[in-house]
Amino acid sequence: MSKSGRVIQSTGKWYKVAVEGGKIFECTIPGKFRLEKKEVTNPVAVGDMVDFNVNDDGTGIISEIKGRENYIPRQATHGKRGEQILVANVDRAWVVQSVKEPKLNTGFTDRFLVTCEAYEVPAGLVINKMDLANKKAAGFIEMISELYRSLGYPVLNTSIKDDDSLAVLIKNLKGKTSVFIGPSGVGKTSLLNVIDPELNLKVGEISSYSQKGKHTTTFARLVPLQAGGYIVDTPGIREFGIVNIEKSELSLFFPEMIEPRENCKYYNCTHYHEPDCGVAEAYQQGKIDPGRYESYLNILESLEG
Ligand SMILES: Nc1nc2c(ncn2[C@@H]2O[C@H](COP(=O)(O)OP(=O)(O)O)[C@@H](O)[C@H]2O)c(=O)[nH]1
Ligand SMILES: [Mg+2]
Ligand SMILES: [Zn+2]
Repeated sequence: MSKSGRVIQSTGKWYKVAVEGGKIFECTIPGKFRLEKKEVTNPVAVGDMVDFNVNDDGTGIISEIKGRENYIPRQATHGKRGEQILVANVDRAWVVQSVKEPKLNTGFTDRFLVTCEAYEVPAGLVINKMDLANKKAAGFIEMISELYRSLGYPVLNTSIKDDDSLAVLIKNLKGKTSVFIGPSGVGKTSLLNVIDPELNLKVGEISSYSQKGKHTTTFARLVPLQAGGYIVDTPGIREFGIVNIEKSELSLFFPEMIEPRENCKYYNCTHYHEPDCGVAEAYQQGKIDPGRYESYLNILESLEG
């Protein structure tokens, strides 16, 4: 008997595959998969859509992996594309920030957005702890929210104390596969717990990243939401750093630079010191936000070569 489903968890040998209706099958993969797909260490990734055959004992053997919409790499900082897949088929990555404690970090936000763009993972921004915003902070958050919306990213302003804002969040997660990324303390776990108390995640938990250097396994897991859809739960997500992008490619991942870069004199312009630069011109005309341009320059400087 052949079935179709989605890999929601993996231990390396066994893959949990959820089929429509929620039933879960424990599946293995045939050895030949590993040989054929040498370029990846995990031929089947969490998030993959697969076909499998059911054995007499109720376990399954995966027979086919469907093409991936996108994927988030593991340890993107040093890895090249296609090496290790943390999770596949993500509908949206939400960069979570907070108004205060810790305060909103646009540099961090822009780094994550660039990585999402590079991997074709649709991104959005959640600004949490809105209840902590005084009048001045609220004005600033409003400005930031408008900036990112104008770049095409959905922006949600949330507080665990504001049910209306949580309803909007749920609406955005419903039926989708979403991942929350962001610095610790911004409220990622708290948000997930209030929208789905059954998740029962630990707030303020120091996760296993502190074990850096040790060889810790960082398999992702898809956690089903009551509202439908999945949240990606993974300790490795913080490694979702900047990919190995060519300096001259970086501006492709800043939506507001895509058009202006067409006007650069040099095909490999980095929009930093070159003459006749379309991006620099757009910046001088006020068409590119100074903070975003600063982020661009910071990321540019951090790239090798
Ligand atoms: N005032 C306020 N505090 C929040 C909010 N969301 C989370 N917190 C608090 O922020 C702290 C860190 O939350 P946590 O969910 O562990 O953050 P994470 O590291 O991003 O998962 C906890 O003390 C939460 O109670 C919010 O919307 N408003
Ligand atoms: Mg947490
Ligand atoms: Zn240029």
